Amino acid sequence: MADKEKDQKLSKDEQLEYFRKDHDGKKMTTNHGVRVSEDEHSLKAGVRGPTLMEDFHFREKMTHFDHERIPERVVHARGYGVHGHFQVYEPLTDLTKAKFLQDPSVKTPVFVRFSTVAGQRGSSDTVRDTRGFATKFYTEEGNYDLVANNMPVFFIQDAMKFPDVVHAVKPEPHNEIPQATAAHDTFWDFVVNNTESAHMIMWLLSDRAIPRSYRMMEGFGVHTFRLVNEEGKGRFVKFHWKPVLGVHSLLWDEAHMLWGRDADYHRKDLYEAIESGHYPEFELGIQVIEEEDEFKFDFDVLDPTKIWPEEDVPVRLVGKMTLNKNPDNFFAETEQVAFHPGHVVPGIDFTNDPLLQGRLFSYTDTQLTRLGGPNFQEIPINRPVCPFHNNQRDGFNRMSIDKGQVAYHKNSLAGNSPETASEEEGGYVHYEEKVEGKKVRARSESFKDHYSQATLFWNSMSTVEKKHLVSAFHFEIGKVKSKEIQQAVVDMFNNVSGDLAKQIAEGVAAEPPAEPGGTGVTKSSPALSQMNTSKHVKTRKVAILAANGFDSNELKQVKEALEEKEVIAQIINDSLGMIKSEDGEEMEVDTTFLTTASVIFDAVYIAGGKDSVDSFRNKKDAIDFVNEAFKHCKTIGAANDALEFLLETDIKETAKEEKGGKISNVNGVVTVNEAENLEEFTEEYLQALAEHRHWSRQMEG
Ligand code: HDE
Repeated sequence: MADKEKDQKLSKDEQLEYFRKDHDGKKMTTNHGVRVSEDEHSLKAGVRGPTLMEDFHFREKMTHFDHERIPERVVHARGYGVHGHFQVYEPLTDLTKAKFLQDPSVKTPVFVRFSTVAGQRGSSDTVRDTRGFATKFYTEEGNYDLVANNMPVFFIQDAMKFPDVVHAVKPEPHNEIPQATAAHDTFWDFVVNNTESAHMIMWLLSDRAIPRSYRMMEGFGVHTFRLVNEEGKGRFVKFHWKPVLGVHSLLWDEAHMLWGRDADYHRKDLYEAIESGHYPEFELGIQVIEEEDEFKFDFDVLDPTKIWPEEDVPVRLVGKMTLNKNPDNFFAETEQVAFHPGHVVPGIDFTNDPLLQGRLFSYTDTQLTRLGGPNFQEIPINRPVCPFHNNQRDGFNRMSIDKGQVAYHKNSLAGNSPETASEEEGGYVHYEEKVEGKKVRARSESFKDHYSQATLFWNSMSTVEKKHLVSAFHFEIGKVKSKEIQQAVVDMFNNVSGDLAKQIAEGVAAEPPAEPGGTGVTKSSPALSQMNTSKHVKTRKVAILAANGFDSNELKQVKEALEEKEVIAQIINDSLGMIKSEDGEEMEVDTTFLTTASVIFDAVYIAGGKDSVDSFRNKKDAIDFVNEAFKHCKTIGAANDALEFLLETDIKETAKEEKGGKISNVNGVVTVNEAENLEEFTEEYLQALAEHRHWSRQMEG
């Protein structure tokens, strides 16, 4: 309906209402609603004259721009959020009365923000760091936030020390160097002076800290929470997210190169997966310890530097989260979302974990500055989907227009509205835990074992994971300037394992420990090793090197076989445009050597066809591309003519020339010669791709 027509048909009240709502009009207006006639020139006294103060449109536009930035999060500044939903598999009535965990047919909307911790908003995605994994469930009983990380433990045991650990890891205050890394003196000085960090350091220096994708990492609630059922029975629980695609990581060298090649690697990966309909999925897992068993373990269940080994306390998978919508606006949603571990619903409660208790204060407090006052819950992304009423009023950026005379409780003028709800009516009643004690600044003796689970972690790593961990120590400690701190790291980690400490010392020219240390823990936990994760090819990225003269029959077979398994295959050449096969068929180039890099992909396939292969044989870009992928243990495939190209690369020794169509797979280099049909070859190639990386190559070196 034309605006004018509409105006005439509406009553005055309706008109007002209509104008208030009509924000999607095509005509540009100022923020006070006046239509703008010109938006490219400021108002001047003469075309070469001064700008006039009365130009309200210019002033408004510029003022708004001047204030477009808000403070970034003090930690977890760089992140990416997406929408989805969560469904429980079966009613969890035995454990909790939380309504969103009862009915498998209910899809609870969620918003999830993944993040790095230390780097600033503009830092790179693939830094070595813990990843945040915060989920807001918009339930019918109010918002529930599971504000998790991709590591199950934390650096410290008491929230009092959070500012210290964050100050230590952030860029050093005198020169604001280095960005987004723990590899510097102040962080390691903190570590050696705060040995409760030992277990978390093992995670931070493991491959967990450089995930391949947000879609391929676990999430952990870290703290022990409490689930409470309808009968009022409470149980200790830990929350887990298990990625359906398995847990996979980058190599350190690859992660490092990606900082420069594509700083948005993880957010792009998530965005593209959702846009292409490959929705990331995570299963929610719960570990349960009965209250009566609180003291039956060799760790304190309230200690956030301890895991509950999954072999001892199994993870029950209770539901699935599917992420299926990118935000419409990064700022409005991802930047303005405000999570809080204290946002719980009836049936989910707290414990006395001293780290959790401190978090309950910090999260609202930080939003007061970041989001400009106490009304941030009214920002659309933060609003509950259920009705909400109380007597809180006013403050910066109040959005709602509260009606009526009464803003207090109890009242009779408004019929005592809004009134509180009884427990039966869904009112939140805190778990009645008995607490008694003296006021002390102290830590329980049961928190004093800093090393046993660090040893458990070390014992649980495969040979290659241990190798990665040791070289991560060499990198981090190698960047530390203080010799004393380097030595202190070796000495501290001798408490975890003599073998580990000796290897750290070797890489940084420190003294090996005089006496081999360790904790005597010999147990391991298979669930901690990424080698035991599930393996899939779905959404893996394959680079296909192809040029004019490619063999279209072969390439089509391979591309179709990959795409059938939801692998993303992209053709790479020198320049964009079409390439022509031997028999004149055309295919479009997706990306060029200049605009992409081997580190963006999980695997490479070199297309056959004599001319295509010949054009790559002397091309440094193509040779480097394959050599780099080989170095990063990626699957490499070549059939028939393309074997000639492999002979120009570091793979020449591996690229066996099997005759008679026999498939060869040597450490993930999959080749075949004299094969007309590539069906078996692609099967082998896909199996190799599912392996993620071929670590045996590293073990040989
Ligand atoms: Fe946070 N943390 N944290 N944290 N945290 C913040 O809140 C804090 C901790 C986590 O995507 C801040 O809104 C304290 C553990 C995530 O928006 C801040 C302590 C775990 C996110 C804050 C911790 C987390 C944050 C900064 C120790 C894993 C990003 C901006 C007592 C279970 C959420 C903000 C998002 C963000 C405080 C420790 C996870 C300052 C005081 C343990 C995923 O309030």
